[in-house]
Amino acid sequence: MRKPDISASLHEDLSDAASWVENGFRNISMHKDSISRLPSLALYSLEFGGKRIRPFLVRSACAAVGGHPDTALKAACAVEMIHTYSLIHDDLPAMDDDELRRGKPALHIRSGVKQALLAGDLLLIEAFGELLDTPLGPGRIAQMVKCLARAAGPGYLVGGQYMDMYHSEDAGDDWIRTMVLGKTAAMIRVSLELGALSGGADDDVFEAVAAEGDRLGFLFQLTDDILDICGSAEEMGKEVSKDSRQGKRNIVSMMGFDESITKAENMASEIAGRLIDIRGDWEKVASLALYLPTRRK
Ligand code: GRG
Repeated sequence: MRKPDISASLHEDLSDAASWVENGFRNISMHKDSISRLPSLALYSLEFGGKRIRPFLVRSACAAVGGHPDTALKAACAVEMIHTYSLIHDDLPAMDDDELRRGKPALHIRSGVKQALLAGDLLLIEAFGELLDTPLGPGRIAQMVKCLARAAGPGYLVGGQYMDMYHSEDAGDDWIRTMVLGKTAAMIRVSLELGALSGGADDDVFEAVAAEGDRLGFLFQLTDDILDICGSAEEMGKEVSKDSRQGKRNIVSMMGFDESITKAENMASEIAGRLIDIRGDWEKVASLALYLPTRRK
């Protein structure tokens, strides 16, 4: 097995992916035909401040299997739109009740709860409209829509959020794992899936990458839980110490802080090692895995 390096150019790649998807947002249909100011509310949350890790994954996976990244642009916009909708709804007082998001007032603080709800709805539905504009054949697009609907649906994103809102009394390791695979990992996994599909991956590569997507998503949430304890609100652009204050169980409270740090480092090198062995050039995605345990935001 080749040993991957943390690429010195990862930050440049992340910033290129951010500019790329933010340019893509300029051409989304939401700008046209609106009868209200809702699109401008959705754009407040969408356009600035996100790390754009999911678009980076879509783009890198497409390139990894030899595709032209622009084939994946609509998919990257779609994933980031659904991710942003989930953040807007998650911040609402009836959900996680956060006032700060991406370093600025959450949408419901700026514009009110009803507007934030509707802007989230708009992003969710428009995401599928964007994905349908992918410049590929109808069979491939149908496959991509199916993947995204599954990731955003009751078995994953929304189901995981439900679990997070209604913690079970006997929430053990399996419960936490299912919740994290839904709430967080599904959108990371689907980013790799859509990138791979838009680049023309075959079934074997697709399956291998999807499995690493689950692990990468779990690792992402593990590092988010670690930063909830030792990160700063300024760097994270959102409130920290929320889970502990609310007495919510998460990966770190289950595993303990020191073990969580070790687990994150081990997971990162295992994921990176397996990615490098998948057919194609997965170095960029492997670099992201290695970076996650060191991230501050
Ligand atoms: C259906 C009403 C309704 C709501 C659904 C699905 C959902 C609301 C919320 C998803 C829950 C959620 C916010 C999961 C956490 C995942 C996570 C760690 C998000 C932060 O991702 P980053 O750090 O954020 O990539 P940026 O701002 O950089 O994009």
